[in-house]
Amino acid sequence: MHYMPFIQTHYSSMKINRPSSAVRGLLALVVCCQLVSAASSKPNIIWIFSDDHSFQTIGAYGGRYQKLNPTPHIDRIANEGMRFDRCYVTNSICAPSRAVLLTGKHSHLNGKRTNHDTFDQDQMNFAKILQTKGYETAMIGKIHLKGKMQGFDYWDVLPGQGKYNNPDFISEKGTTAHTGYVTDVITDKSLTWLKSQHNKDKPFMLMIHHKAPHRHWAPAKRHMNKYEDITIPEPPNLFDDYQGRGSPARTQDMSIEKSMHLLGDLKVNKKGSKNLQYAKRNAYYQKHKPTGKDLVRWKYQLYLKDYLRCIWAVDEGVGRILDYLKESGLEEDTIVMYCSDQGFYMGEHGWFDKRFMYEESFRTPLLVRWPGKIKPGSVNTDMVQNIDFAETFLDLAGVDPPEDMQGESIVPLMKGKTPADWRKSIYYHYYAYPGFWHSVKRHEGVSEKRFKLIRFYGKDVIDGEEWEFYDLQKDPSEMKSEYLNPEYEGEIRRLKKEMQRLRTYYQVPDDA
Ligand SMILES: [Ca+2]
Repeated sequence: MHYMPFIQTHYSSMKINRPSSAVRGLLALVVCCQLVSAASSKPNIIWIFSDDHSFQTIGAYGGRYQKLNPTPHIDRIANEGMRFDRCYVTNSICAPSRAVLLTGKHSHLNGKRTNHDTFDQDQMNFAKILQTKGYETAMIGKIHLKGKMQGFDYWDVLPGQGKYNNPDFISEKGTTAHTGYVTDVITDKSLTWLKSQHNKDKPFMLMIHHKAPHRHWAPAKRHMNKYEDITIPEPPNLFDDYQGRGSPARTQDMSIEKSMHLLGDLKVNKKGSKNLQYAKRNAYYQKHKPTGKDLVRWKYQLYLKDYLRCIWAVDEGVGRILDYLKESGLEEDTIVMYCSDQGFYMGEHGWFDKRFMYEESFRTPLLVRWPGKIKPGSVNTDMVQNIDFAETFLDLAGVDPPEDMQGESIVPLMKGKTPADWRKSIYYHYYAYPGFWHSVKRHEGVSEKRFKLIRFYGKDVIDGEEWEFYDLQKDPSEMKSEYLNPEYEGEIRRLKKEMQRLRTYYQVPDDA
């Protein structure tokens, strides 16, 4: 508010007790213009957040699906901005990840360790702070946290997981039914808010949260036959035998072979289905009755195709948002970020789903475009984590974060100026066992760029505790734990100490 001293000094220098109405009018205009200018100097933020979107299926990240060109619009954010190659989550599962996003705190402090824990909406979140600093805030789509949203001037969210077709939405006004495909409805609502609902005198934070491509992978009708005549490349470890690791990898319930359902997930056996794609699957299955590896390969193809088809609508939605920013002249003043709530297995280790601290689910995509501030086409390889997002949003808005948020702003990284003391290690903790889904044992761990140490513990873990250690440089697919290899004894001892340091730093309770 630097204009106030200026005005007071100006009065005293003029030696008048009460300015004339003309002067008062002029001063009001000056103040008003400065307020608008102060507001407009703060950037808008659009945060696009999909659910379970793996970095492997984003074109900008390269990899085996790149030739399929799965995400031309999402790639625009990377091409015109920055790709983060080491963005990780604290706890690889939907609702806990969203709680971290809002609070900037690990699960043990924000209280949302598993999908079934209650999230206290009354606690501090970054959006509440942005509101007090002149930002208009909006949340549209999937949040997967019960209770009224707080900190958002406008919120219109899916109940729970939401539905792919004709979804309900919950807002301040109650529940409303919608017709159409969920990804399109979320994009439409976001564009409507941008075009006609928000207060154009304020900078804004718009969070566009897609349901897709979450299980059960129901694509939009217009994408149903995409990739039809293509064979999707398989990961080299689709038929992992799990011999290189401890019992948790062997005893999970998230394999394409055993846990992916022909009917519920892949819509096979939908007799009389009006959907030609599903009817075709059923006809193939009835005729060939694939078994063993043939069945896994066939399921993998159906899974990947449905997943990529779901991504296609998300990507189109991103394209529509980016096009609108350009048309409306908002592009220069608006930061666009694309991210997912965690990574996902695209058949690596024979799996789908997430949860494990192995790279595919531990890592998540992060792309950021900020015209004039981020160098187009740049890549960052520093270790960032989803606890950083809340503080990053606040930093972008020029606001100091509260003391108890646990991340770091990544704004300096966006500007190509990583602080010398930037973190070299990341702490992870997954809690959802025993649970309803997928049977992944509780574990915590520490990861650096090269080495990763994981401690599985608790119920159904052999002797109550099993350790794994990976050299990501030699074994990027994490096929063999080197925990018992004497060559790594020193590194393992060092990482155990580092994990203890991080537990203390992040205030992890001893019994968690
Ligand atoms: Ca998720």
